[in-house]
Amino acid sequence: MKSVELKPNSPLSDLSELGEMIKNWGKSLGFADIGFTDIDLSAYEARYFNWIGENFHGEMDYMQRHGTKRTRPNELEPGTTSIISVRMNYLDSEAENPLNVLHQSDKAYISRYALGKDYHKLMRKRLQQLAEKIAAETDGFVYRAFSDSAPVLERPLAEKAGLGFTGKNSLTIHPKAGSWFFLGELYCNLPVEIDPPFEKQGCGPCQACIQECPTQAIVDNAVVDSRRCISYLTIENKGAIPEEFRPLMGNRIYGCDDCQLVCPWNKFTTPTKEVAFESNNGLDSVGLIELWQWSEQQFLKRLEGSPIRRIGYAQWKRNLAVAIGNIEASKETLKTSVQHLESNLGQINELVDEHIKWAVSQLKTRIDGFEEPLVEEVYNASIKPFVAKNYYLPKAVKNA
Ligand code: B12
Ligand code: SF4
Ligand code: SF4
Repeated sequence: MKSVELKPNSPLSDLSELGEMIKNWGKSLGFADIGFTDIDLSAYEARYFNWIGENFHGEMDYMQRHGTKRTRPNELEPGTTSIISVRMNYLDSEAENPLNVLHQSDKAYISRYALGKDYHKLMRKRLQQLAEKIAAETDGFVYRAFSDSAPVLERPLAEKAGLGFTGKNSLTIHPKAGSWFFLGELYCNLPVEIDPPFEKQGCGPCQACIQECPTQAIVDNAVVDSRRCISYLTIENKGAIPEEFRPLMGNRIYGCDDCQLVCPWNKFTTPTKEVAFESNNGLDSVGLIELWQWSEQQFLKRLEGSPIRRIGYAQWKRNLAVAIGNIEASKETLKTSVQHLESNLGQINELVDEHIKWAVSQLKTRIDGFEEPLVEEVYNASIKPFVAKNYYLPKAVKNA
């Protein structure tokens, strides 16, 4: 591969000045942090393949199929000598407080990253813009942009580039910024000075995420068994949701944030500045039954540009059916919920029917065992974590 040189007309006197420029350009493009690293992921490779060996990837077969491409950047993009790792904040502080939604069982909890537009495109477009700025100063610059779009080991790369440490919940966390951010990379051939890795692991004795995870999916420090994770069950898993997990999903219909909500470092989150990540479609606090009544056309229309659209209508209905089956409310509300569910039987596919039947049987058991009418608040658990001691949100979030 060609080597990179400064263009004869560049105002920079030396390539070594480019690193600082890239960081400044990156910030002006909306990235909260930018770091440089090399392509040596050997320290992470064994851990990665142990995870695959345990089948923790579930049905995400592509993870196994890609083999060492994920852990050896040069096999994915020959000629790569360095990697620019970036992060972008996504928490919308104007959206409804996530805790209020999580604790109202008739509301739909949608993970906060999915309230706005799909990040994959936005992140890659910004990385492309960053690359164009570098290309304008140099000759021979070769690159490829990624954000959750190829076999890239994004979190270890971020850790190596100094963007944060790996928490016990396996997320990349920065002590000054928490974990509510996306990651992205430019694989390239730039001879930049690499940044020191983030070496200090910041969890200490805390175990809040492990304790709080509703399905006990964090099976070891920084090890998530996807097959138990609600994010996987609601988004990646195409088939039936195993029955043992359905009651534990509560009202989480797309992804899950519990292991971030209890993380003390998330007190320091900086909310997003991206309009595209703002929740402006009412999905931050919407009733389950309202969503259940959406036709396929409404689903496609209302979720245009949203990552949620990727799961398709049937999977959306499957998730909603489970959440409706978990509603805790007055006898009347439970009865109406049964009617809503049953009115959709035979309309979508067998998978959805099976989840509807499960949900109906859950609600009917609850109706039969109903002892006395309770006031509304009693149905909804108080705003505390289910197991861990506290929730942590930045002050900017409503009523945090
Ligand atoms: C597959 C995947 C999932 C799977 C598996 C999750 C997992 N923990 O591996 C599922 C579907 C469950 C999932 C869920 C979520 N995901 Co996801 N996911 C990915 C994806 C595509 C690959 C991750 C991967 O390779 N996993 C395999 C494991 C083995 O690799 P790893 O976690 O990177 O693990 C390494 C480190 O933990 C490391 N390690 C580093 N230091 C240390 C230190 C110690 C002591 C130890 C023990 C280990 C360790 O060792 C491992 C092996 O090398 C990435 C994008 C990408 N291409 O990287 C997004 C990504 C990780 N996901 C992301 C997000 C936002 C989520 C969710 C929050 C979404 C949601 N709200 O529902 C949840 C969070 C769940 C969780 N606690 O992880 C973001 C994370 C951003 C961040 N700040 O960390 C990413 C980076 C996407 C992006 N571009 O922004 N995800
Ligand atoms: S996203 Fe939810 S289910 Fe998955 S590990 Fe975190 S808390 Fe557990
Ligand atoms: S909740 Fe505690 S243990 Fe989990 S990632 Fe945050 S600091 Fe680490």
